[in-house]
Amino acid sequence: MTDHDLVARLRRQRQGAIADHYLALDLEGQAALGADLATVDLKLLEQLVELSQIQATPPPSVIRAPSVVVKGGAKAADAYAQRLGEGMVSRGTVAAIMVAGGQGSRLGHNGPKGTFPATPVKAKPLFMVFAEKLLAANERYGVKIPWCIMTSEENHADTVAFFETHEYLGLPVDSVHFFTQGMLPAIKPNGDLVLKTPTALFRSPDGHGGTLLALRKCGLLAKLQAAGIEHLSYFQVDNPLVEVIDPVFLGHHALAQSEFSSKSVSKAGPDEKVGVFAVADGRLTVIEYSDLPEDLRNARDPRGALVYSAGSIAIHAISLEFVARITETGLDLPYHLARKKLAVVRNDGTEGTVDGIKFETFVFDALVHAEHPMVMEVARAEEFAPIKNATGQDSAASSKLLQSRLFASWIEATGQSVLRQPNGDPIVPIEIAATFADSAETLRRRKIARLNYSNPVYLGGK
Ligand code: UD2
Repeated sequence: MTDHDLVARLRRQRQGAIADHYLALDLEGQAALGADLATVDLKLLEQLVELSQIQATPPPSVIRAPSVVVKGGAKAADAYAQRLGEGMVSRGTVAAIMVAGGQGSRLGHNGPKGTFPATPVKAKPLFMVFAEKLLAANERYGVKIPWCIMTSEENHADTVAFFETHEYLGLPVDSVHFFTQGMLPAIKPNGDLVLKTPTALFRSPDGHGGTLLALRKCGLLAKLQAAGIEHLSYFQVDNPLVEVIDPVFLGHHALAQSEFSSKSVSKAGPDEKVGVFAVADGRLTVIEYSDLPEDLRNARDPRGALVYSAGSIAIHAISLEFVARITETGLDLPYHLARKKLAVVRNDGTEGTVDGIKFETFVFDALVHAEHPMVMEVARAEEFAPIKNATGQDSAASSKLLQSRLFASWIEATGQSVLRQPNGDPIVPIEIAATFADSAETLRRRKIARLNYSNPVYLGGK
């Protein structure tokens, strides 16, 4: 039956075009599209349309560079933090959380990004890299660290299927928890809703800011709290060098009584595509690269160094109590716009692309609500080698080289030399499984035999 109330509501929200399209459908089509439209939060839609009409967000009025703790900067403080962090993990108070809602489309990869082959010798998928790090941590600390994986509607089924086919990558099945982020409708520049099929709206994932609310909505937040979890170790699916469980970071996070801590690296240059940490209007915040005005992006101090040089590598330690507090009455994060060509069905039923606007929230926008937030600068070479692009910077090739370089430095730290090319890079790819050694120190304790560099070097059993 035609839902005339729905049509009236749509017209009141200036969504006349979609109302006309709905009325032109047969009853079966109306039932399908009507059910989809009924789930749209029309108040939020109005807010998003209004936002899309504003040309640019004004930059904060008072802004300065933040102070950062440097990992490795004070050995005694780090050692203390490490012991504290190790205690937190051993007591079972830390869970890992990974945002993996994106597809590998920028990489030309068909499937969830976590299934992308990432390592220099064995081409292990990203999911396996993180699983091995967790297996190593479980073994070291004698615990079963929960791993919460945020998927999106676009890749949930494929992600779960991957884990099932690969027997949860050796992890205890009950330690892996999938949950799905929300979706937001896309609009055209004039504010009209967009169709993906004649009877379904075009929606896209609500950004990694959706993580926090989705955690609560799916019940996982309560489950983690009941299990005694106090802190989340948060990372993105694209960085095989992430220290999934870093006791030094967790220890500093606890020492600072921080509710939301983040890792940074010194930006490679003004145009590197990472957000930067800044104190804006008195609160620590991340300003995304696309939102940082050019004068601030290029601002230099009297010694010539970039003022806004603390680049975010999207690794955070987040207190669970903070997540519970800020999601209690629904989480109000700002929406960011992405203007894109969308593959859609036009209202006349033909397929094509239109100029569209997608909306996203960012998890780091929650920072402004956090007490005592802390930023820790880490060595890029040790913790950051993201895979984002098909070629060039932040590609699989650049990441594999960075991984090989780090593993080469671990081998040298054992006292062995590594055969290198004239430019300093190892002559063959090198890979060390985290289950074999997850740091230079654990590799040293392994007492490995002398390596030969006639073939790629792999340390890790199978
Ligand atoms: C992100 C950060 C950037 C910097 C960089 C470091 C944003 C907006 N920017 O840039 O400041 O820290 O990473 O590598 O975050 N994701 C979801 N659901 C979504 C959207 C994204 O799970 O709806 C995941 C995605 O799977 C990936 C991560 O979030 O793991 C980053 O997303 P991105 O690739 O859009 O962000 P990027 O690389 O532009």
